[in-house]
Amino acid sequence: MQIEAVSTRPFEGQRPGTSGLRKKVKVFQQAHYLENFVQSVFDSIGDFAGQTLVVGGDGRYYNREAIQTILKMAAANGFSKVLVGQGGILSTPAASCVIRKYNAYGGLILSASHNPAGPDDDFGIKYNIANGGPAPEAVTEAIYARTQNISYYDIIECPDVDLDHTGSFELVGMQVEVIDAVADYAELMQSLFDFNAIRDLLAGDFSRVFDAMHAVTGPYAKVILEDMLGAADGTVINGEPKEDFGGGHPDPNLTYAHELVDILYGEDAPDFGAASDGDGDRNMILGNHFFVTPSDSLAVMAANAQLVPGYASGISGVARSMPTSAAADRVAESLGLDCYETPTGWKFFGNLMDAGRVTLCGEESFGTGSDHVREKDGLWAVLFWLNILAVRKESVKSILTDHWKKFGRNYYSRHDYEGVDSAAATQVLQNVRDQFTSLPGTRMAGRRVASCDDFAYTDPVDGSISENQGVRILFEDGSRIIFRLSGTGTSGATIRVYLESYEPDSSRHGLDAQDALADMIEAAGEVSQLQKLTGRDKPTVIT
Ligand code: VG1
Ligand code: CO
Repeated sequence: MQIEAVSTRPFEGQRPGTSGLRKKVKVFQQAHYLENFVQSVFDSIGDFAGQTLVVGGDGRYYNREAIQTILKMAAANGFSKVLVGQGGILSTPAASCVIRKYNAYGGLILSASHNPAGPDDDFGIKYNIANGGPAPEAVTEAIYARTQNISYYDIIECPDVDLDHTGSFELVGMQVEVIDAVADYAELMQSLFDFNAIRDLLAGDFSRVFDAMHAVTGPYAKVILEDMLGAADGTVINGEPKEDFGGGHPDPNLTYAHELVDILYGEDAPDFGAASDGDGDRNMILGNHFFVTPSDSLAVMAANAQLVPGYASGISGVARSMPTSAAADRVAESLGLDCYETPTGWKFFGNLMDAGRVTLCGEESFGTGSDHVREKDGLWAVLFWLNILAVRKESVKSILTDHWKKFGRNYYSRHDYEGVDSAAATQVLQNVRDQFTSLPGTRMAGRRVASCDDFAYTDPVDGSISENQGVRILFEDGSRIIFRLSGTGTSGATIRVYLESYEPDSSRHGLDAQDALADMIEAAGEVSQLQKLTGRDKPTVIT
């Protein structure tokens, strides 16, 4: 049946360039709101008659209701089959894996990633294409355009379906298959990593803890780490997914994953700790009293990839998002590999992976992954690290110390100012832009400014251009100060300030990053007038 879609006008759909539609649950609960978006997606993705759609989410509040709606709309719109994770669960990387494995036309993933969940918090939905990756900008732009003039949607009338048991049944001419949410993903992990070596490591005196933060990775980590790899019960903490993520903020960083940080920095700290975010695509890696920056994590993976069976025959290249430190560039150079610098957001890696130009990709925001799927992948990164540790039999800290000795250390930090006034945030970036012509040649933070720009990217595969991807101050010694506005927050604006400085001298590798970057941090404040404009004297989150 067709239903008029006008009751939530003006319909505020997904803005182009953002990773999915993220709004408060209350917004999604308005009559026809979710339906408008889903129909806009179906109207914008081409001819899927007779094709398969994958559906699943991170288990947050409203996940189940949304899936019921999507199933009824998929049937009315002509999909022949929907694969849905049991209980409505699929982590983002598992959804990517399932889309690829079963040659689906695409997938709808219900998640607002790390944003808090619950009736008064956030919900989200994103569309992934047939390669398993986030829809590219041309597709999100088409979806957005459609949200602006959609007038009806198609949906069948039928009772809700049972999502809790695996099995297959028909829904008005469309087949619905409820699949084990973990099995396909676990099998893929087993094909990439040396499970025997990791099992031996975990059976020894190597102590470890994985914090699922009451979000989607709990069931995945329990099956893979505890059941398949034999890690003692209790290795996975906060492993029960909850609709409100236990009231927490499943963002795996030093601020929001404080329970894990306290364990790794406490007495009798274990050898290894890791956490993942709400939808399972990001990761934080910790050693005993030691934090691995995501930028360094990517570099260490690239330098040690030959130790991991799935990558033993070599990697084709490396890509990192622009704000991510250049640590991986140095590894790529020493291995004679290409290293690509893309805008923030995983969708920019898809073309490079599809074209076989890169194998490993990473972002400073705790996202790492490879061409095994087309999303960043939290548990994959944890297994990659465990595989390296199993082979090298050294501590996390000694692996990093050794890495810095060989390649130099890229001191790096990101300062986030969350929930600031949007106009003030825009002005902070504009203040820097206004000095683009006067800054080059001057000295800041004891270094000479080489150039300033708004980062723009031309996709080397399809030639598409993405502009205004971050305001950069680039120094002659390779140091950088970058300002960006977040595209994932749902209240006010978030300013991210990224700071990087390269230190070749190994006698200076043991500093605290905030100390090593102190003069850069001060210069960033001065040049942008950030503190004055936002009324904030310190960041919300320091990574
Ligand atoms: C943030 C990160 C970015 C990441 C994005 C989606 O975006 O900075 O690197 O790709 O989240 O991650 P922004 O625009 O807020 O800086 V997730 O875990 O939400 O898929
Ligand atoms: Co995420």
